[in-house]
Amino acid sequence: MKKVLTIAGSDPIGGAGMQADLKTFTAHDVYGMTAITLLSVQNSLRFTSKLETTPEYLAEQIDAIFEDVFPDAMKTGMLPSSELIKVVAEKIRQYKPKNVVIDPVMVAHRTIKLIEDEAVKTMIEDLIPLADVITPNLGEAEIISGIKIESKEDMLKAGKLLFERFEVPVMLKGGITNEDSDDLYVDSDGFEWICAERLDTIDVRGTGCSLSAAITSNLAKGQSVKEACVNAKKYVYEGLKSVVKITKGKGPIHHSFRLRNLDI
Ligand code: PXL
Repeated sequence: MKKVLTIAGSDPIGGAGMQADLKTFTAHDVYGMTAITLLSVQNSLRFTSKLETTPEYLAEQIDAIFEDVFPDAMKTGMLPSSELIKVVAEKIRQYKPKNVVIDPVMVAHRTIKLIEDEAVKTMIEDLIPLADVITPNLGEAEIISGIKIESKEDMLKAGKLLFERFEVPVMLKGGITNEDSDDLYVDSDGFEWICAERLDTIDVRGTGCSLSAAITSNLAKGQSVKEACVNAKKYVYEGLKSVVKITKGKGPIHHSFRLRNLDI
């Protein structure tokens, strides 16, 4: 069985963060592990507070994992401070895991800031260069590239610039138009739109986390980076199509839709 790790924050209602990652791992039949960066108090209606892990405690969690179960792939999620990002970068350099997916969590819904300004700088300088693939959303791609994204042409400009700057494959999460939710994939072979229709649902909580967790699972299983991204997009699309209303506000995707009809 392939083993995968997420270094991420906790979402108590289980729709985003490490909970979404673990559900996605299980849905891909890989063995999931977690190093927790922060506990949040939030639900689908409010985000109240967060309690960060100390850098030492994050390092100890990562050491405990690598000492015992070396992951076949790993991903990062919310890394709220520069200090925590530095720990993750240092541990990646120390253990040299394969298949590192960096989800550069910085902003939600284009504008809601999730991490400190200093952390953005450290993410760009220290962590992104260690990735095997990065999965920015539109807001994050704008911050990292400095390009305002208002169209698919802008997406292409930003995606290409990110690849040229870091020489790391880029899965730029899209949804810039009202008609589609096309993502852009860029690597050394060029670019490709990974297309899907836009679904009429508000239940998109944790889609970014779930996408990067699915990519991580697929890489652990030996898929190429591009294949991993294409299949991850299909997983999130099916999860969105299968949504069961759980929360009062924006809810999560149905992570385990593949198990629905199994008599277990
Ligand atoms: O989707 C970004 C994200 C990641 N991790 C945690 C979150 C969120 C967004 O709310 O709560 C823990």
